[in-house]
Formats: sequence, structure tokens, C-alpha cells
Amino acid sequence: MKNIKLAALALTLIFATSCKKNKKEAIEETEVEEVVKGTSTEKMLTVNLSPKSDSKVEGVVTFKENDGVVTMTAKMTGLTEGTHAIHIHEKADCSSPDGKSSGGHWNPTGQPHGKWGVDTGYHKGDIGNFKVATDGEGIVTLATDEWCIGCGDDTKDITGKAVVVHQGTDDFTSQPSGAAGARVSCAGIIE
Ligand SMILES: [Cu+2]
Ligand SMILES: [Zn+2]
Repeated sequence: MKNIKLAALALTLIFATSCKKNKKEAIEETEVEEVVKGTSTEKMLTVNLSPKSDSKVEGVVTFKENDGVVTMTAKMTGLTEGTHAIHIHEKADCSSPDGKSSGGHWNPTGQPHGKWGVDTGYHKGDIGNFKVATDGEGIVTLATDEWCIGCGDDTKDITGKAVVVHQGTDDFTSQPSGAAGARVSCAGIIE
């Protein structure tokens, strides 16, 4: 009788211990999943704009990717008052003094140059125009699911390209680049 009681007690203890352990493991697994989920869906890339064509235009461009949407924020200083164009060009090469080393507009889908979002077509790099007041500062934001950061899809991947700011305004009709004038700032988009 005493032996049976002891055995029962031992079983209860084993059951209680294993039950507690399982519960703890389950909680830990949930915590890990949340962490993995958080890092796999969010990507961020920051590049610096350098002056070109004897300008004083500098800035920082941040790209954030979340759930398939890339949000770009470009903050610039040293601009002249007025309207300026900003594009993504095809090569992450800002080495030449005039910025032309970055090539033409990034156009992986073979579309005409145009205003972002129009039915008649536009380049994947046709971000558009922004206005600058006497303080010389400019801010541009664009959120789109037509870009990605390092996904490897040639029609969407912004890495290996360049952000280019122009002295003039994009007319959205002149081919192949909107007649936006000199390139006053450039940043290679490199991970
Ligand atoms: Cu351009
Ligand atoms: Zn274009």
C-alpha cells in the first residue's frame, strides 16, 4: 500500500513537472515567432546625396519596406528656390562631376517617360517634382508597391540604382527624361 502511494506521488510529480515545462516552451516559441516576423517584413536603407554640377545640394534619402510597400523620404538642403525634379536613374554610379555616370532614367519595364501613376505609362524612376522655398530645403515622399529593396526582381529592385535631383523641372512629356536640366545631387542606392 505504501509503495503504491509513493508510485502515485512520483507519477503526479513527473506529470506536474512535464506539464510546466511544456507550457514554458510554448510561451518561448511564440515570442521567437514574433521577433522573426518583425525582422522579415521590415527593411530599411539610407543613402546620402552628394552635390553635383558645382551645386551645394546635399541630403539624405531613406527607403523603408513594410509588407510589400516601399516608402521613400528624401530630405535635401542647398537648393535654389523653385520646382525641381527627382528621379531614380539606372546606375548606382555618381562618380562623374555632372552626375551623368548614373545613366538615364531607371526604366526596367520599357515604358515612356511620364508622370508617376498615369495610364499612358511612366518609368519606375519617375518620382516627379517638388517645390522649394527661399530656405533651399526640400522634402519628397513616395510610397509604392512597385519597388522593393533587394528582392532580386529586376522590374522592382531599387538597389544598384541612383537617386538624382535636378536643377530644373520635369515637364513629364519630353523623352526620354522630362528635360529637367543639370543633375545637382546624386546618391547611389547600395545596400
Ligand atoms: Cu533624373
Ligand atoms: Zn523618366
